[in-house]
Amino acid sequence: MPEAATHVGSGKVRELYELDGDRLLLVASDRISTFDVVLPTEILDKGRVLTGLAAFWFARTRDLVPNHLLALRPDGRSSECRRLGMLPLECVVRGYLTGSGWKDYQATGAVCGHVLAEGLRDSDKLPEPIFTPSTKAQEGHDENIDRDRAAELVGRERFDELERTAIALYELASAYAAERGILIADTKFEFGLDPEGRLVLADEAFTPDSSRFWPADEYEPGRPQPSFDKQFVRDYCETLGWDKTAPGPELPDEVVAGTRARYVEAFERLTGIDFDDYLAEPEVAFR
Ligand code: PZK
Repeated sequence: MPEAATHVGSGKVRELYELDGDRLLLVASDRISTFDVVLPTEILDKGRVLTGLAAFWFARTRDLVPNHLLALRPDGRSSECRRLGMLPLECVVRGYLTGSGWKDYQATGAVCGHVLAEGLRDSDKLPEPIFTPSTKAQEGHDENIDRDRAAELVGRERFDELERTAIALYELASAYAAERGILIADTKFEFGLDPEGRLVLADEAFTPDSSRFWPADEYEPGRPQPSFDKQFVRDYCETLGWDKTAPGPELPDEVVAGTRARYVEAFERLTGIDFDDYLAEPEVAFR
C-alpha cells in the first residue's frame, strides 16, 4: 500500500483501516467462523467472494439507498469506503423464523415487538418480512430490542426510514436470490449518515456472513435448515465432539475445498459473473 493506513477496527473476519479524513479501507480476510468461533484454517478466496458479492448488491441497490462503497482494490478483498457517522443499530430483517427470532418467538410469541401467529415452526416463512433491530454488543451476541427502544436510539423519523429502507432492500434481494435457488432467511445491515445527514448503507450487504443463505431445493420448515455456505464445516465439526469453545479445530482439505466451492457457487449464481473474471478485474465486474 502506498499510503499509510491506521488500523481503526476489527470484525471477526474483517479489518478496518483509515485512509484519510473521509475514507476507510475494509479488508475481508479468508477466515471463517462457525458456532461463533473463528477457525485456524482459512477458506481460500472467501474474503474475495464476500467483497465481490457486497459490491454486486451495492450496485444493484443504489437507486434504493446510497451506499458507502467508493472503489474495489485490485486484490478483490479490499473496499475503499466513505467514512460515515454510524448509527448505533444493527438493522436486521427476517423473512423466515429462525435463530434468535425463533428463540424469542418460542419464549414470548413475538420478535422485537412483532406479535406473530401461533403455531409457527422453526424456519417457517413469515407472512411479511419483519424489521428486528438489535443493539451492537461490545462482546457476545447483539441484543434484540423492540421498536420503541430502537426509536429512542436513533429518533422516530430515522427509525421509520431505517425500517422502510431495510425491508425494501430485503424484498429486492430475497426475490432475486430465490429465483437463483438461494433463500435469504434473514440479513443484517449497518447504516451511517453522510455529512448532510442522508442515510447511507455501510458495512457489507447480503453476504453469507451478514445473512443466512439456505439452499432453496432443500428448504423444509419444521427443522433448522442447512447453511448454503457453512454446512460442510458444521457437519465436520459435529463429528469431532468439539465443545464449540475457542480454539476451534483445523479443517481437512476436503472440507476446505467443498466450502470454497460453495462460496464460489453462491457468488456465481447470484451475480451471474464468472468468479475468475471477478478475480482478474474486480473493479470492472459490476460496472
Ligand atoms: C464502521 N464498523 C464495523 C465492520 C470492522 C469494523 N463506512 C463506515 N464509516 C464509518 N465507520 C464504519 C464504516 C463502515 N463500514 C464500521 N466500524 C466502523 C466494522 C467491519 C470491520 F473492523
